[in-house]
Amino acid sequence: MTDDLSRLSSSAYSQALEVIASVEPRIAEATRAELADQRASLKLIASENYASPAVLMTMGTWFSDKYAEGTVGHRFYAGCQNVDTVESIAAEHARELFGAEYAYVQPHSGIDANLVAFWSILAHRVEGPWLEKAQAKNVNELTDADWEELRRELGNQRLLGMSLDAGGHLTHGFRPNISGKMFHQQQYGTDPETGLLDYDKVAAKAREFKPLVLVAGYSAYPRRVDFAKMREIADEVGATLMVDMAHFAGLVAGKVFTGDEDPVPHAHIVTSTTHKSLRGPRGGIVLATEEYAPSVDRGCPMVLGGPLSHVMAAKAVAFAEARQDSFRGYAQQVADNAKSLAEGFLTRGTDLVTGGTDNHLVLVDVSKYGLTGRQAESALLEAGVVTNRNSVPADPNGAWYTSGIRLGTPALTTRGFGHDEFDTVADLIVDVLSNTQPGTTKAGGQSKASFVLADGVADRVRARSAEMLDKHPLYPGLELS
Ligand code: DSN
Repeated sequence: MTDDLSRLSSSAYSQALEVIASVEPRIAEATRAELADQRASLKLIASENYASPAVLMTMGTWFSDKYAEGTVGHRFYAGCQNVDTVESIAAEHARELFGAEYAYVQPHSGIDANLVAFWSILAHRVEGPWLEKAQAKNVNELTDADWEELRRELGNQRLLGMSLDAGGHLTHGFRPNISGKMFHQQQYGTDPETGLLDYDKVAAKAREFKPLVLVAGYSAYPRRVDFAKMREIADEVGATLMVDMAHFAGLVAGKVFTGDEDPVPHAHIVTSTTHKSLRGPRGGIVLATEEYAPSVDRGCPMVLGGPLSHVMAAKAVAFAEARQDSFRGYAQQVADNAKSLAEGFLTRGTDLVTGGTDNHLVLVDVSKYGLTGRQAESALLEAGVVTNRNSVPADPNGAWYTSGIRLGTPALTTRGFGHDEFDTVADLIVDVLSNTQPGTTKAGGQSKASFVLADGVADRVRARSAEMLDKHPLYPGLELS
């Protein structure tokens, strides 16, 4: 930020907090505390980032007060002319940024975006041919008996996605999730030796299972995916390829992932969040080919509640930022920093799932330290290092305690961290892990949750972190009065 912008945003935020405090001072206080906490901790959660003041401020306006169900020019409410402007600009930026045929910017989150995608695929691939068979123009012309048959058809479809413990997301067909209930599901994993995707095995599973939807993408897989190969597999079995790029959208926007690693030219539908590596407001988007656009467009009100117009406006601002050349430099640095972090761990003898990374995240297997992921996460938090525990493939500790911690570089890269800082981050984490012991349960056994961090370690780590954080301030120049 320039000095002028820092001065302006300092004064705008200070005044906004005064207005908030006049109604509920505790919320103003919590807001100040959140900034202080974010400034003082090493944020390594792979799905978080720091949005710019321009993005944040765009969310705090009267667009929040407007209902706008429907789409641009086709709303269920009057008076949506300004929302139309905002949504059109956001969609245009998204199309240009990703080279997509069509962009839908209304989803409120990544899960919502995935629900819209599932619904669109079902509507397009099942409802369409089925209506033809029933010689009906649309579902309104169906009889009750037709409806029953259509419901059976819709409820009888198959989805193949990456399993949670291999790095997939809950919405990729995990049984307890709605995606695992609305579809017959099967999951593909990774090679037990290397931890890498085995495309031949995915293809074999797809041939056998014949899914309607093949889902690619991940939340905790530290490697790139060949989407051209995934499309070949989908085409061979007549599936729709849906890619969830929520985690790596910033690397796609920043042209770090190009060619076969860019999902947009290969998938029928691509979903994403906007707040992770893409560094926008919290929200989701769906990108689609023209073929799927009409069904995606009916996402609201068929699947989603009314669009959050203030957030669509902030998405437009974030996409405009991501179209600047500087964002490409940022995205490349995110990937370079992840490599530095991985090397930092490997040279210190720490185990990484797949032995490294080539995206924005590193998955550390903490078993060697005699800890669960939960203990590692809590001990690190005590030392001011914010991470999240995560399953590793075939995790013996399950999805609650886990055996891993997932670390990402997008947030600290936004603060300006580079190779040396990430090497130090690895050193600090190893310092905490190697000085933490599991606690004991009430019955005297070894706990999977409690832990004992050796005296002095948290202070030592906090002091070394503070040196780096002070050199790379969050929102430099932003001072609250
Ligand atoms: N919460 C997201 C993440 O942390 O990856 C997934 O839903």
